[in-house]
Amino acid sequence: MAYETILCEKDGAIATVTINRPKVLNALNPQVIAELGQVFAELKQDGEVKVVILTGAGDKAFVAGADISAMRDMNPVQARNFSRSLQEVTCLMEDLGKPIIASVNGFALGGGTEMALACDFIYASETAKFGQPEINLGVVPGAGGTQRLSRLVGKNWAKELCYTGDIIDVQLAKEIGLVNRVFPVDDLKDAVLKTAKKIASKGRVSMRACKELIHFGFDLPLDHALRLEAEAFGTCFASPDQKEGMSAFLEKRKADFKGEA
Ligand code: CO8
Repeated sequence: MAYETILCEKDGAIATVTINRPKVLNALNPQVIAELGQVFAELKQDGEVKVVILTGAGDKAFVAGADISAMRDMNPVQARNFSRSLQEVTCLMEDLGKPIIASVNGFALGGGTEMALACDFIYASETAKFGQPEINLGVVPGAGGTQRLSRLVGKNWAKELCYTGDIIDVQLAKEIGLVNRVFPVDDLKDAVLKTAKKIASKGRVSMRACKELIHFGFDLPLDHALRLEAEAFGTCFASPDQKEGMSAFLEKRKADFKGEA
């Protein structure tokens, strides 16, 4: 499908989604959000794609937030619906059944930090910057900034970021656990691709189960989540990938996973 505000490039099992409005630092307007919803719905069904990379066009920003010119004159109902529209995209990303790596190559502010938080983990360049500056606009984060951020980095850091609106550099973002790894600007793309390829070489069945167990199990009581883990462990044995993975180990060869999930 043709998109106007995003790009979706597929290279074998890896799809790269690029938010493509560099003149406004890839700000999220209703069209971007609608197109992101469509592309993730397509990628969810795409049997070829095993890993998704999400990034922003240009060398300045991942996403500098929701589009302020699109929001300024909204009424409360429109604003609530706008917030829900991006929340629904982020929930779809978490329910994709395949990992999404955020490749953050500059500003990730407001809705940008929130999009990155809905990915499975964040790799960032040394120039990346994060923040929830909504407080400076007289609003609150609206796409998970008060919720996913506090679940990931703890309530105290989430409160400091949401209350001050400060933009933090990548070193602090890594220190508080928001970012997994930091790379020189010119190395980020290759580093993300290398990890994406490694993940794509694993089995779909166990990858999907891992994502769902960690994501959906996280907020459950431990004994419930452990039972889900044991069920998923058992279900893996119904997949050809389990026989292939274990046989490959015993036969001292590389596994070739073909199971469908
Ligand atoms: N919305 C609209 N336009 C933007 C945005 C934005 N979020 N960010 C940057 N732009 C535009 C600028 O207006 C400018 O346009 P023009 O060239 O026409 O003047 C262009 O991008 C380049 O930006 P700057 O000239 O400002 O570049 P600087 O290097 O001077 O500054 C900053 C870069 C610091 C990133 C600065 O642009 C900035 O502060 N941007 C706004 C950041 C912000 O407040 N983000 C939060 C927005 S609110 C939000 O995300 C709520 C999320 C709720 C989600 C639910 C709804 C979907």
